[in-house]
Amino acid sequence: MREVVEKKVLSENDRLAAELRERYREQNILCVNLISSPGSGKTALLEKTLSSFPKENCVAVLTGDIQTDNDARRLVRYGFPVRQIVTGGTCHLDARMVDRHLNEMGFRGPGLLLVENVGNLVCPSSYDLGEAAKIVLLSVTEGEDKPLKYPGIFHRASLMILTKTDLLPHVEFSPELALENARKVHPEIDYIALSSRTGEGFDQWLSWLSALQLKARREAATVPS
Ligand SMILES: Nc1nc2c(ncn2[C@@H]2O[C@H](COP(=O)(O)OP(=O)(O)O)[C@@H](O)[C@H]2O)c(=O)[nH]1
Ligand SMILES: [Mg+2]
Repeated sequence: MREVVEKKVLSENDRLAAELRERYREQNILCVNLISSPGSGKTALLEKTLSSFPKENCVAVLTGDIQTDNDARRLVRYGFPVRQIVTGGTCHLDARMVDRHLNEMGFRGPGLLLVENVGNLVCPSSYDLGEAAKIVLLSVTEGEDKPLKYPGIFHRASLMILTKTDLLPHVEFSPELALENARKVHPEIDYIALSSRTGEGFDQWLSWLSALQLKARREAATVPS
């Protein structure tokens, strides 16, 4: 019975996510969905990313949390529209939540929509938000085996970001082994190592985002509406 209900919820989510994807295509919005364990550095990555954007860029952020609006308060300081989605217990964002908050904030493309999912490596992986890419973050304090323990999200993510590289001298963690494990699960996954504290690796991250934006625009131009 539980399985039947879950399937129904997921197929309803897929329908709404397809509508969101179509809206993103029509309006030239690049949406990326950041997923990780709590504390891996999603908000810190977004803070440093927003601080690097010119104020006239069209960028919006949706940040999910089970309980607080702490992350939105951190992110709003950079001058771009930010909405906190408080899920009230639900361990992931879904397409309906994204749709409602996008409508309420009145965000229109062309532009970039950055989504910070609820901190969790399991639930968010099954919920399509119409994004162009899921991005999984793994920090150097979490252990190299996480891709093997949580293969679902590493399989679905286009990019794995290794975060907090400034801490590498202080922890026993092999970036090579973490990447090897991620590629066992998903051989084509892209990989960037960075530190939101020092800014190391940020050029690569921003280039990756720009390349994805270009690719999405090209694809949108070739799909008849
Ligand atoms: N040393 C270091 N700490 C970081 C870095 N990124 C995030 N943190 C810290 O890790 C903690 C959790 O970060 P946060 O961005 O809130 O993680 P989130 O729960 O994934 O959004 C905070 O105390 C951050 O200051 C980093 O690159 N280096
Ligand atoms: Mg956060």
